[in-house]
Amino acid sequence: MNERLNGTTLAGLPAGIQRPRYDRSAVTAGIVHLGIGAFHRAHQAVYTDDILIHDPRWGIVAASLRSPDTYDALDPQDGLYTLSVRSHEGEALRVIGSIGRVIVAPRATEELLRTMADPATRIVTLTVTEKGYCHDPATGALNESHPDIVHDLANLRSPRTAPGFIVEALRRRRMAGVPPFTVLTCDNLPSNGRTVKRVLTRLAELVEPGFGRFVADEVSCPSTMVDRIVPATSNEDRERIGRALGVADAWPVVTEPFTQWVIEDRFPSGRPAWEEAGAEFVADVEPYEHMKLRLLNGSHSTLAYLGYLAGYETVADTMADPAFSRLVEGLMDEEVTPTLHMPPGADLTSYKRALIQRFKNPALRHRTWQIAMDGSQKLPQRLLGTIRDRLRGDAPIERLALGVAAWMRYVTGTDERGAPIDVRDPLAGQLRELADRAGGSAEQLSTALFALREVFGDDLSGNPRFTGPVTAALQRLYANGSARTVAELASRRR
Ligand code: CS2
Repeated sequence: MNERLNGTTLAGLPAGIQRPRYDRSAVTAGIVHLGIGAFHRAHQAVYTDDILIHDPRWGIVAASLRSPDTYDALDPQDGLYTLSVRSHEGEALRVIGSIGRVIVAPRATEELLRTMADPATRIVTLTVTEKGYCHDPATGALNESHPDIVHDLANLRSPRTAPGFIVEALRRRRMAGVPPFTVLTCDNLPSNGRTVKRVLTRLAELVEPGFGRFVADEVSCPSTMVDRIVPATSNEDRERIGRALGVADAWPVVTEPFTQWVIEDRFPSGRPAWEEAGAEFVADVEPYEHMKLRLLNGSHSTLAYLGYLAGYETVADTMADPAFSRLVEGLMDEEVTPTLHMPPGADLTSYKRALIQRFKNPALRHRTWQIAMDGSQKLPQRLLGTIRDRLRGDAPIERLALGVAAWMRYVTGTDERGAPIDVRDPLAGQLRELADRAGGSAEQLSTALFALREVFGDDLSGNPRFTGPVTAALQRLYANGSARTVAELASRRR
C-alpha cells in the first residue's frame, strides 16, 4: 500500500469512515498548539474538528518542540490523520482535519514565533507534559536554573521551551500593539492555568520587570481539566487502520469512547464554541481537576508501577488481576473520595464505576511502562496532594503509600527478576545513583528519595506519618514482590 491518506485520497475513502464535513480550504488558523502528541490529536483537535463546520476561523497550527516525527508523518498527509475509537464494541474510524499545518520548532523557530505573534492567533494551547513547564513540581514555581530556561533567557529570540516561545511571542505582540492570546494549558498539572501563569509571569519578569507585570495583568490562562486515555500508537494499529482506509496513514491515534474537557471561561480574545462539541465551560475547574487527577491519574500511576513490577504489560492486563482491581477500588473509595469536594451535579459513584471499566478496556493496549514515565513530575498532583489532605485529617494512607513505594521500587531501574527497567524521568540519573547507593535497603532508599524536595516538598519528608507507611510498603515490596503485596492488602477487609 503506497498511497497515503491526504487531501486527494480523502474523497475515495470507504463509506463508514467519517471525514471533515467542512471545506478545509476555507479554514484559517486561529489556534497555535504546542506539543503535537497523540493526546492533542485525540482530544482538543477533535473538539475543534467538530466546530469548524460552523466557524472556520479556528484551524490549528501545531508545533512539536523537539522531534520531527509527527511532521514527517503528517506533512505528506496535508495534516490529516485517523482517529480510531476502540472498545469492546469494536472500532470507529474518523479522519480529523483541524490541523492545517505542522511546524518543527527547532528547525523553524522563526516561523513558529511569527505565527504565534500573528494577530489571527487568538489562543495558544499546550500539551507539553508535566516536565515541559520547567517548573518545580512541589511548589509550582519556575525552575530558574533549568538549563533550557537559562538558555531561553540568554536567547529569547530563539527559544527552546514552551514558556520561552510563549513569552517571546507575547513580547512581540506587545511591541506591535497586538493584544495577547489566551494561553490554554491542557496538561495534567494541579491548577494548570495558575501554574502556567506563574511560570510565564516569572520568566517575563526575568526578561524585564515591566513585562512581568504586563503578563500578570493582561494574559489570561484559564485552567482546564482534560480527560481521554490515548495510548501510544503501535505498528499493529497503523497496519489495521491502513487496511480499513485502503491508503496508508503514517500516524493514526487510538483512543477510547470517553472524552471530557472542562474549561474556565476566560477568553478575552474570543474562543471557538467548543461547548457545541461537548466541552463544559465553568467558573472554577478545581473540583473537576481534583476528581480527575486524584481518581484517574492517581490510580493510573499506582497501577503502572505495581503492575509493571508484577510483570503486567498493560493497564487492562493489570486490572484483569482481581487483587489489583480491588486495590484500586479501595484506593478510590477509602482514601481518595473523602478528600474530594465534588463538582456540582457530579455522580461520583458512576464516575468511579466508569473509570474501572475504562481501565479494563481490553481494546486499548496502554502500557504500564508508558504511564510510569516522569513519575517525579506526576507524583505530587496524583498522590501526594491526596496524602497531605489525608494526613491533615489523621486518616490512614496505606494504599496511597503503596503507590509511592512502588514508584521508589520502580526507579531503582531493576525489576523483580533482576532485569533492567528503562526508567524515563528528568531525574532518572539522580534516582539511579541514589538507588545504587542504597544497595537494596528499603530504609536507605526511601530516606534518600524523601530528601528530593522538588518531589516531596519541605513538609512530607520530615513527617513520620508519611515516611513510616511508605517505608513499610517498600520493605514489603522488596521482601514479597508486587503481586503478593497487592494480594495481601486487597484481601484485607475494607
Ligand atoms: C496517564 C494519562 O500517561 C499517563 O500518565 O495517566 O496520560 C491519562 O491516560 C490521561 O490523563 C487520561 O485523561
